[in-house]
Amino acid sequence: MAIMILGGDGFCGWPTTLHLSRQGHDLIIVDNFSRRDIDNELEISSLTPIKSLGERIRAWRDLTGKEIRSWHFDVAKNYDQLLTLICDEKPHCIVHFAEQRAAPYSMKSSRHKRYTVSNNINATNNLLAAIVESGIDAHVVHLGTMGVYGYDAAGLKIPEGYLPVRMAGLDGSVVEREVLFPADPGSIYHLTKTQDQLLFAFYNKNDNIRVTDLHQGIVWGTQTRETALDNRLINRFDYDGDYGTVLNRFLMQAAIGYPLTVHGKGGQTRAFINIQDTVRCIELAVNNPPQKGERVRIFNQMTEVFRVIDLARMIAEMMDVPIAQIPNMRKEREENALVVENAGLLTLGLNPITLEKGLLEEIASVARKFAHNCDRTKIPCVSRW
Ligand code: NAD
Ligand code: USQ
Repeated sequence: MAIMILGGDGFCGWPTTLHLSRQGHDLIIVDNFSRRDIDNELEISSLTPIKSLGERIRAWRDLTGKEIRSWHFDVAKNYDQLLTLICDEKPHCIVHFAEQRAAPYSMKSSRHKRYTVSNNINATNNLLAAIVESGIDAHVVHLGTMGVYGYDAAGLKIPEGYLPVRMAGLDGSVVEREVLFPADPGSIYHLTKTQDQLLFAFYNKNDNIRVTDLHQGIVWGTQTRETALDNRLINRFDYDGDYGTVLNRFLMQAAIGYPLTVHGKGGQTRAFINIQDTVRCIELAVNNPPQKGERVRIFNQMTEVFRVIDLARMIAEMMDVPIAQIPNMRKEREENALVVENAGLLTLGLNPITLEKGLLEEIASVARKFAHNCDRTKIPCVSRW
């Protein structure tokens, strides 16, 4: 199958590219390296020493004999190039990771808010418009977020995208509908993902575009089977206050003896997934496209739910490091309950990797191995909203 990966140089996109390439698909990456540029803007770098995309691709070819082709352009700005590429390559599937993905970064200033909105929404709209204009029936697999739902569903199990509702009709009859679960974003970044949902619903209804939207939880871990094959393939590890996500941050902090940065009481409950399961879920979504005419398919791509304070306690006990409860810079509930339906991907064959101590240790060994690369001044979260 010909598969385009938009954002294929990123944390989720690179291991996904390798995973699908290993299975014999023909892979084409598009990336504008904005994530690497943001590292320069913030004066940070991945804890792990990632190589340039060219070197990564050459290493993969040396090791496996498999070719990955790549294009360097901005999906949100270079519409004509995107359209030409889709017309030339006629991909069966396009996996769309190419968005600014950090909530704190999106809330740093009006410039960052405007950049995130313009980048993310234009990238998605350009992709959908180009597929329509090309006339090519490519299946879009998009990485959404659990954050579209908010994290507290008033005592409900959060369904996979759609909520059944019953209303009293004008004639007194009962009207039943399924609607998108009410959006409740907690940052400008999360807001763009709720807007993406409307774009998908519209192009699906109007143009019959086939879409699978994967509402992913917080990804933990670094390496996958493929990225671990060679140092030149190593995946990125973000630990700074803007891009580092909570569990990987705690693992790195524990590795250098830095008190674990729990925001407030740590009662925030979130959904999690391991990076190895991320690539497996995308494989399942790619191999099981919706039928023509089917509504947007939505899966909740998460495997476990934890409270932040419980994660911190688990790691503190395991690695003998203190916990520092610090003021939360974000506007979010101090505590929430979270129960999530995730039957879709499990039914397709996902066999989740759970957060067992052995696995935590494996990640910690990545964090420990590269601890010398850590700039401690970049750990605190400085984006306030
Ligand atoms: P990342 O920033 O590491 O990767 C995104 C890649 O897209 C980068 O290589 C970047 O350079 C590229 N990109 C961004 N805008 C682009 C544009 N306009 N044109 C071309 N390339 C562009 O992020 P990630 O962690 O790999 O996340 C990938 C996707 O998964 C995002 O959409 C994110 O919202 C979603 N997601 C991530 C997580 C997580 O914990 N990392 C969790 C849930 C959902
Ligand atoms: N948190 C801490 N201490 C830290 C960092 C974070 O207590 O040092 C807390 C935050 O306050 C928040 C929770 O941990 O309550 C999660 O924060 P996060 O930075 O790990 O994750 P988030 O901002 O939600 O974003 C990440 C990804 C994003 C993805 C989202 C999935 O960056 O791309 O969409 O996870 S989800 O959270 O399910 O919406």
